[in-house]
Amino acid sequence: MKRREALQALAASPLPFVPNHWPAAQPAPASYKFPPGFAFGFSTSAYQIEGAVSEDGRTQGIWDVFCHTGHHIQDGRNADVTCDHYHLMPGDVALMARSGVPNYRFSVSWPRLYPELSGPPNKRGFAFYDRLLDELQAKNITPWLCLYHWDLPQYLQERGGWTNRDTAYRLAEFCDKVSRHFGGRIGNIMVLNEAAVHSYIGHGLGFHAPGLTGKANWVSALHHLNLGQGLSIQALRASAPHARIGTVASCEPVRPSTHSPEDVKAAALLDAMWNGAVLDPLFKGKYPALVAADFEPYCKPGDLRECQQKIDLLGVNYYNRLHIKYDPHYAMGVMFGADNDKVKYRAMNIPMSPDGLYEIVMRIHNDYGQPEMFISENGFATVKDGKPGSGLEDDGRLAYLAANLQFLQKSIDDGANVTGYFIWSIMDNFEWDAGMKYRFGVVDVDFKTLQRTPKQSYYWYSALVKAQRGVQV
Ligand code: IFM
Repeated sequence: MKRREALQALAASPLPFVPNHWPAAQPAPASYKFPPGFAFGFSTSAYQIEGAVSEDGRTQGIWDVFCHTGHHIQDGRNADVTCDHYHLMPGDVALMARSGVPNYRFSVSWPRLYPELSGPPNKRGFAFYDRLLDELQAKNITPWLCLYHWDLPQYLQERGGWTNRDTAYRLAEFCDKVSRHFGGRIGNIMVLNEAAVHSYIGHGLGFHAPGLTGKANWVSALHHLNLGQGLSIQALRASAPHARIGTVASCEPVRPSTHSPEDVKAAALLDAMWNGAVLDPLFKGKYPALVAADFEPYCKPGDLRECQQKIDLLGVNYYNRLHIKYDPHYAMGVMFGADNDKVKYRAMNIPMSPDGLYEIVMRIHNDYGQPEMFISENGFATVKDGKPGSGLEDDGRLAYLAANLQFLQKSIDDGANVTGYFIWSIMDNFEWDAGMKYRFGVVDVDFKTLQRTPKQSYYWYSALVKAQRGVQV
């Protein structure tokens, strides 16, 4: 049996380790009370899990180039194979199905679907996502599509990428064509993933692809992402009239690293760029006063009318509060700094603050007209889970997820219109500039053998979701 077939068979076989108890400190899965119909799910993105970067007509994207030039990735790895989901997809869907988690948010790869500028669609690329949708449908898992999760085709980067206004129009065209292909099969369509992260880390700090730095690249990229998002939402209203249309933003409360006036000002600035300059154009048709002048060089008359769109739901990605310091070496003098909060959980050396989820959800609820939201990503990174001989125990992740869900429940009890929660991620994958150094999965992936093994958090989440859905566990 070939390796791939063996892995498929493994995915369909009984799960190897099923704990029947949880660390005493955790709430019992059945103790949560989310509203009926609340959507529990898993999230992934194309580039982080698919691999098969040169197969079936896919062209290079900005991350392929970024991984293979210079020393951008902390552990020197790349995503050429990563989880090999392109070939192991049915087994991955089976793992989701066996957890009882009924929703799956994934993204499509632009370089796979449209390998040439102005060229025809790549049939083999579309066929992969058709197969994925078939598989999900067969297992009663609802698909949630994210159209753009950072993997811009390199041919567009060569024309300036997101610093070129034209890319906004190319995104709208892409969204239109892709949604026409999938027709009525997808009920929830999100345009962007995390414009704040893509613009700041990829275009202002240069830690992510395409590796640009400086204020002009950051601000112009963000404006063009906002514009492209507005144009895409309008296109989707025509091409996917039955779908709920939205977008996904990374929303985090921001605190100054110290009480110095410089840090306080830097934190206010970053908050305006990270949260305000993403949500204000969409919901209010303007940029926050603190940074509005910075956008003027790129914002043509009428742009803000295009950016402001009615959406059906907002995806909120929440991980932790941001602590910001003044540092003149970086764009706009802002940089991530140390935290002052006494925190219980740390992942990727970052302090985790589950109560920040409540804070940001209530802020969006109060400041942006009580929109319907779902938590489109929430997760915890470890270096390597599990203790020798004890199965894969990931108590830190489990504790973090449990605490976030408690704060989420409190926000719903206090009136926020949150209708879903998706874990990042179903399985360990390529964590951008960190390579495979940090692992976010509730399923372990051995990147040598590609074997998948559920961790304790998978079973805990599965029990929670089944309890909420009234399924006997
Ligand atoms: O892996 C990323 C994802 O692509 C976007 N949101 C944050 C995750 C964890 O860093």
